Amino acid sequence: MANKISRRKILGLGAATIASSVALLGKEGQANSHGGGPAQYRPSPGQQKSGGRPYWEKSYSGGLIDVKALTPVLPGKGYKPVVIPNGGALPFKVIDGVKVFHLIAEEVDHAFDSGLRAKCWGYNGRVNGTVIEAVEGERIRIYVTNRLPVATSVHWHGIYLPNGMDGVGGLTQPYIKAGETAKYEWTLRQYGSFMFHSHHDEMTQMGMGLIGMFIIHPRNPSSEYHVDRDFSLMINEWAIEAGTARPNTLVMNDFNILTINGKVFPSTSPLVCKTGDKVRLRLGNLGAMDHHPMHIHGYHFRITATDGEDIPLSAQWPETTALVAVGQTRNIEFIADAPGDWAFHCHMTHHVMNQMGHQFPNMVGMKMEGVEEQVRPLLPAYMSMGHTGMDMGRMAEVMPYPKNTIAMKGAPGPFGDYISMGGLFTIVKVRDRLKSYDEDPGWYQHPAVAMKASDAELTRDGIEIVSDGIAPNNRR
Ligand SMILES: [Cu+2]
Repeated sequence: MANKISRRKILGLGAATIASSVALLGKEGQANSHGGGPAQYRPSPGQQKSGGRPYWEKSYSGGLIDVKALTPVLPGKGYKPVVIPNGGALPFKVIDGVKVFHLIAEEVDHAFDSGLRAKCWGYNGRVNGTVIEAVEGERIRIYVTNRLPVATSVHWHGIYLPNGMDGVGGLTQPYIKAGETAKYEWTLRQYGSFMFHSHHDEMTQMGMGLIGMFIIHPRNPSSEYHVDRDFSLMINEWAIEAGTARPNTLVMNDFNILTINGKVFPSTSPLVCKTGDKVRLRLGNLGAMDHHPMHIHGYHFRITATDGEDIPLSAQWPETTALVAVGQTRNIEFIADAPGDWAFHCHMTHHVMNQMGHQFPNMVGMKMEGVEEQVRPLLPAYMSMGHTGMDMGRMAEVMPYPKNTIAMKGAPGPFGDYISMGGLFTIVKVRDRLKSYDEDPGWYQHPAVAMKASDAELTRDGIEIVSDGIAPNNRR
């Protein structure tokens, strides 16, 4: 048929032949009902198809709402539960073929770290770390009890559901008033990494901690779906001024506590893997204002799914940094084939700091000799800081912090020096041998480390060190 002539063939034909093929298309391709005129335009196959799927899908909302629910599936039987560092899955019961959950919104005295607690709002005794986990095709019923002093509602973010279950306070349902219990019920018609959060007085309630991950496993997983380690990580940001006991939800930009599942480094549990494991990190972000470029060391990963759907293999994006915007989830996957203690963190440098204010004059490069001695008679605890940067190790040891405050960043590392990151930071610990996935295997024993170079090495390689300026050998 004329419309099957390849591009190469057409390029090889003369103009007259092309004209006759177009005329032929006019007849055989039934594109032109008038017989002689130009053929009707048809979109190319490339525009119609994407990865074997129709470019426009049959449904963007899961199709029919009233579908027959499938049998509930138990963890470990039909799906492998996700790993929730510093958190846990919401328990459920199966009642007459329905998975029944009971979510309780309440005040939680939450420890971000051993040094910092705050009265936050959370679900079932946890802040950001309570995960709802279910399986595609299941009927779920979620009772939400409101033990807060104010009304709330819960929105199931990214999930196909009847409009009346969408949880937007005032729009799709009345508020769940203090002391009341509401009932949500629908059948899950998709799988993937999703979230849930308060959808009433969002700035306050989400800022106080009312957010969580909602993981739905596929009913018939493909062979690619299997991973050895499947981590659920919710990212959030908080404003908690030093010495205070509650998050300040009025802050718009100056967030000073950045958390994974409600914890700051070094309280973020490491992501423990065995060498060769296939690893999935499900990243969600329901912070107030900031998108987080989450970066891994030593590996690249593939972005395999969003909260929309799985990404076809041909379209998966190899990366070392995945931007997780507010309101998004990203699944990233890699094979952990390099043992070590690999940093995994937000690449915004202010997001790997713990509690600090930002209203300081810029002191970098200032000559501070003698200043401490002159100021200390007036302010005994005064310590000049900032002129060579933020040396957290020293500050943690020297500075008198107010009560209920954590060091701006850092934790002692394996070499006696501080790890100069806090906040949105955790460690992927990959080991050849592991006692248990649930135990921190300690620091990695490196076969080689970048240590101070010896004089012999410097001499051997012709590296000249002079006390100031550049040695002649080192000039270009
Ligand atoms: Cu960030």
